[in-house]
Amino acid sequence: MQSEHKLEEIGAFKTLEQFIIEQQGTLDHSTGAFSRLLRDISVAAKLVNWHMRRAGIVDVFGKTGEINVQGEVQQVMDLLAHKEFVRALKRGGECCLIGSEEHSEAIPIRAGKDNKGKYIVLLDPLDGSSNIEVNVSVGTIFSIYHLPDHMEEATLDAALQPGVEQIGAGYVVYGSSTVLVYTTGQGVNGFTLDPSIGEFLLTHPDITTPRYGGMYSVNEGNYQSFELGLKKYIKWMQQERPEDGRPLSTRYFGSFVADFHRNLLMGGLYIYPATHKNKSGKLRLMYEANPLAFIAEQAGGAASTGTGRIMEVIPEKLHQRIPLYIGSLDMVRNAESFLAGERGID
Ligand code: AHM
Ligand code: MG
Repeated sequence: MQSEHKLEEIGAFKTLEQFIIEQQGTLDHSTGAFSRLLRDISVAAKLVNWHMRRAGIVDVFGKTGEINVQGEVQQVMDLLAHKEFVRALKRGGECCLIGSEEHSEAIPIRAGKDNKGKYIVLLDPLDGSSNIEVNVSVGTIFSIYHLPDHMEEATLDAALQPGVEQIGAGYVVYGSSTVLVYTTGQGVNGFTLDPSIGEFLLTHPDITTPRYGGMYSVNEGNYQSFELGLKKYIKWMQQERPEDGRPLSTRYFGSFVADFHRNLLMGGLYIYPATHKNKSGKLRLMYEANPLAFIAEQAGGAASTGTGRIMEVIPEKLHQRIPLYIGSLDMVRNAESFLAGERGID
């Protein structure tokens, strides 16, 4: 009786697959191939989730002993997640080129007679992975482009497109539940993985982000190396002005997807600026900033380098870093005004 009731409850939700098929007809580039690509990504996400849920029981914690292309210590789960996504995308046959945070070069997928893949997928297979051992949420971020018509072969140049050319982007947050959020440029939708049936269910339809939020997320340990405008903006947010909601609260997991997801739903601003240590910022343009910028904009928010729109930056290299201000629209605009010296502390 109880299980019947449970199945009825589940049946009230649309599955990701049903949703993708419904949306398929509304995309001008739709042939079914894009839907299949999204399905491949969601299958990889389920596999990564499966590994993650067993972390601590089976031996997937810890470091591989390798330093990745970013000069960062590679975790076992980083590599596992990278392999799951590459395998799913290769097997699916819709993707012609993969760029991954865990691989120095772009990975071409050989065009065989059965592989006519025309999509480029750039991804951070496991963002925030240094948090896994302490059970803080981590995530996957992905960005999708078309192989440009004039290009026969998928080379790195094909991947170096500005964010405005994205045809899809999304993330998966492996948290208290596993949630997949994506956009194809027609709004943002979120799906929660129901582990009992192994399906992502539409739980967050048509996500919009508040224009202003009560939280900001930044590693304030780096405060001494922030530029003056940012220091002033932080002090402004900390001022006691109950009439306009100040002081704001700080929330910083040190796990971009988790911080972004919270701010998207509740309103807030995530900042990773240039610092003395990371002179161009820490986050990567192609598979961290651009995809989440696409989602932020589609939800009514914004993403900026501090001086311009993230998605208009012309990329020079796959692993390029960029300063990032992303989240609620008014908060991103406030940050830009402080950085431009147009505003100060009142
Ligand atoms: P990663 O892609 O190697 O995991 O690094 C990116 C992470 C983000 O998830 C997070 O917001 C940031 O690095 C935290 O950096 P810091 O510890 O410097 O605050
Ligand atoms: Mg990352």
